[in-house]
Amino acid sequence: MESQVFTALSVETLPDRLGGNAVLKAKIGADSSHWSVREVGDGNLNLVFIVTGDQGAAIVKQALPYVRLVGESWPLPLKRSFFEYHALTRQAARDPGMVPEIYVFDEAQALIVMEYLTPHVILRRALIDGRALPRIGRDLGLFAARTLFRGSDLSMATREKKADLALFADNVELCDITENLVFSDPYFEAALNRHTTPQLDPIVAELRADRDLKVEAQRLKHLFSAKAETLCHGDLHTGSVMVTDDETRVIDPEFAFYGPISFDVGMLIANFWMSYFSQAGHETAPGARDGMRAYLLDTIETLWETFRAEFAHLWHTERKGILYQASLFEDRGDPLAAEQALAIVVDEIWREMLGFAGIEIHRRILGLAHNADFETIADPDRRAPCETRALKLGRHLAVNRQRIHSLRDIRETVERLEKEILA
Ligand code: SR1
Ligand code: MG
Repeated sequence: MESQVFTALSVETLPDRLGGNAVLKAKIGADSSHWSVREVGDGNLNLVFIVTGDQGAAIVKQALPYVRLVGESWPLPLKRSFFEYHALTRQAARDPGMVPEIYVFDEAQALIVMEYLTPHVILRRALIDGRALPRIGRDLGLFAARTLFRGSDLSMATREKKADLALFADNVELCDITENLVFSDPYFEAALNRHTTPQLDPIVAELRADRDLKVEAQRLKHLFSAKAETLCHGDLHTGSVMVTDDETRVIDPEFAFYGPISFDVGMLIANFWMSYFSQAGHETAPGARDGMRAYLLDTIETLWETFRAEFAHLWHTERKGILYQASLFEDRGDPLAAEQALAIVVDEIWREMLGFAGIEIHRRILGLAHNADFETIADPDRRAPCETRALKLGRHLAVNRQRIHSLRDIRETVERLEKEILA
C-alpha cells in the first residue's frame, strides 16, 4: 500500500491502491488495469471484495473504523484485522487446510488479502436452501478439537501461551460486543434489540422476567470473560463456514480471544439447532424438509462425537502442556488417572457448551444481530413459531444444562418442540 493513513477501499480505487503489490500481482495477474472488482461483503462489520485478474482471483477484506451494520455512530477499531490475521495463522498451523491461505496482511490499512474460495458457499446459505453437506459434522468437529486443544495449556508451552494470551487480550472491543450483544442485551429492552413483534411479545416478556435464565446467562458471561483457556475463533457460526460437498473452510476469526474451550463448540452447534427450527419456514409443503431436519440433528451428533473423540486422541498423544501432566499420571503407571481427568474435562466442556448454545439462540432472535435462517422467512406469522420453538430450546439448554446428559435427550426435546401446536 502506498499510504500509511487508513483509507477505505472502493471498487473503483482498489486496482490502483493494490496494483503495486507483488504478491497479489503474482496470484491474480500483473496488469491491474485488467482487474475486475466486486464488493460482496454481507456481514455486519467489514468490506469484502473479490478481485479477479488475468490469472486468478483473491479476496480482499478490509475492516472499517465502525460497525457496518449500524454505521459511523458505532466506532470499532481497525485492529480487529490484526487479530483476525494472527488467529488465521494459528488456526492454519493447528488444523492445516481448514482456513483460507493468506497472501498479504497490511496492518495500517486493516486489510487481509486471501484465497478466494470457489465454488464454496456460506454454510448458512446452503442449509437455508436445504442442502445436506456430507462432511461438515466431521470437519468442524475436528477443527474445533484441534484448534481448541492445541491453543490451550493442555498443549502449548506455557511461555508461548501466556504471550499469546497477552497479545489477544487487546481485542477488547470485539469481546465487548459479545459480552453485551450475546450475554446481556437479549435479556432487557436494550436500544438496538429487535424481535418479531407482536407475535413474540409474550415469550420475550416471559424470558426477560425469567430469573433462572438471567442468572445462567450471567454465569456464562462470567465464564466467557474469566476462563482464558484457549484461543477461540470467537464467532464460529454457520455464516463463518464456507463449504462444497468435498471441502469445509472456516473464515472470519476477528473476534478471536482467549476463552473457554466450550464457547466455539456451543456457538456452532446452536446454529445447527436454529437451522433445524427454521426449516418449517422454508419448506414448500409440510414435511418436505423432514430429511433435512434429520440430517441437521445427525450432523450435530457427528460434530460433537468427532470433537470428543479427537479431543481424547489429542489428550492421549499431544498432552505436553502444564496441565494434567503425564509425569503425574501415565509415567507413574497410573493411566486411569489420565482417563478420569479427561472424563471430567470433557464433561465440563459439555455442560458449558450447552449453556453457550442456549444463549446464542436467544441473542439471534432477541438481540441486534439476527441470522438469515429466520430472517429469510418473510411472513412473520410463519417465522414466529420457528423462533418460539428455538427460544424454548435455548431456555432449556441454558437453565437445565447441568441435568442434560446426552444429545439423544436433546433430540427428543427438539423433535417434541417441533410438533408442539403453538397458541
Ligand atoms: C455488531 S456485530 C454483531 C455480530 O456480528 C458478528 O458476526 C458477531 O456475531 C457479532 O455479535
Ligand atoms: Mg464475521
